[in-house]
Amino acid sequence: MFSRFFSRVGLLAAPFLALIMAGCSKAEMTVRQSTLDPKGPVAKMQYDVFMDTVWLVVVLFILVGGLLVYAVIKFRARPGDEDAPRIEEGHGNPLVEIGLITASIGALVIIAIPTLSAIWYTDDVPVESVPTSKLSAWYPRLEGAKENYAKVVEEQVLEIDVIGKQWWFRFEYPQLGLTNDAKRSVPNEFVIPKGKAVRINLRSEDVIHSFWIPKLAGKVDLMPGRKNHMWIQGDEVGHYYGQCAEFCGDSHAYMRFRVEVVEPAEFAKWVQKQKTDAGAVVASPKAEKGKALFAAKTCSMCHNISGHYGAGAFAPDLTHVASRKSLAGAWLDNRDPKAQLAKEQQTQNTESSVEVDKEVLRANLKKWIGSSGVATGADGKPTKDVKPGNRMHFYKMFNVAGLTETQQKFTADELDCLAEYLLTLK
Ligand code: HEC
Ligand SMILES: [Cu+2]
Repeated sequence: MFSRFFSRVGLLAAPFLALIMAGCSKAEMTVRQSTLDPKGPVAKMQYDVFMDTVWLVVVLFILVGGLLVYAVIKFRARPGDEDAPRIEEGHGNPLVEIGLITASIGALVIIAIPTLSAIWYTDDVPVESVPTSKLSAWYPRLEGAKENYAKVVEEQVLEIDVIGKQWWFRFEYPQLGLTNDAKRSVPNEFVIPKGKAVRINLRSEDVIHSFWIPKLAGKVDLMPGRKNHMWIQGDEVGHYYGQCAEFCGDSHAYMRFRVEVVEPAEFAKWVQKQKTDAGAVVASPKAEKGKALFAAKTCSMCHNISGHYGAGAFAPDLTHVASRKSLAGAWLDNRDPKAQLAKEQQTQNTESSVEVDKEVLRANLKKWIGSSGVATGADGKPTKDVKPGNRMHFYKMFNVAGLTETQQKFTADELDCLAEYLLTLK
């Protein structure tokens, strides 16, 4: 009777367990935004705390569950039990109570030790990651690091300011002169050198957002009127995926970003490139027309394109828009999806990435611009918003005098020209 009961439970449980375990397969653990596949010390530390907790809980589960199963089997009803003498029920056994309380406190302490040390570790760049003694391209040598930690961190550790906006991220490198004020900010995709600790300063220009790169570090909020910080380090070169993790309005789910971890020499090159202006638009009448449209259609009021248009400071900087692998808060992917998938399968690594596909980017640009600021598209039909409520679509809400009148419609040719122009901005 008993074994039949268990075999039935087993029969029911087996497919269910298989389903759960399917979630633990290696393939599942290496998805783009997996916290179970840490690729840097901060994420690794957080992963370790998680696993410590899991193992402790597994031990508790087996202990408590085992005792329960033992009691159920050992003291089960047997025929003839009705006549057996009743056992006196026990009340308040101080030894058992104190024992259990002590054991619970013990379990909490065991969890608290790695948790607290992880909180301290992840809070700011640890001393051992400050490259005081190592000469490197952009960290100047400085003596007496440990005595003057805060100063050293400030001077030697690469700092990146992250600004949350509805619904995209702006990145600035104040030490390197890549700031919005200098018309050199970097939207949606930022780059860090491999193996270097990077301090991240977080703030918001509107509502609360949260910064999360599952493979590099857990979430920290961006709060209006407050500075938060954290640090990250990427130990493997690659293209990492991040996302806003605090509900922040209509397009919260479309508020993503990317991090490119590159070799230090590549990083220096990238920084140099960010400092260059957009070049002259040569030998393409279409792109020339697009460039003129960029002003005529008021794009330049919000967007900066260094070397071409310098008034806009509110929207993503477009000086190098064609070099980025994603668009519009990293919601649209500018790579060929098939080639990308093939690459990920071939390398068994979601951080490997193909280059930008010009035609995919062109299509994305047209889709994005065509759906923003217009009620109807080039074909006269209502356009579907790429990102609901986005601040480009609703720019009349930013009640700059007269903007209400400037809601744009685009002809197919105008969209072509705008896209052609933006494609030149590498
Ligand atoms: C009122 C300000 C405003 C105007 C005017 C405006 N934009 Fe935008 N634009 C934005 C904002 C804000 C975003 C970011 C939206 C998001 O991702 O949620 C954006 C995003 C973009 C992006 C994606 C940038 C990236 O790196 O992901 C492109 C391309 C773009 N706009 C092109 C244009 C063009 C072309 C025009 C003119 C037809 C234009 N914009 C007019 C505010 C504006
Ligand atoms: Cu957000």
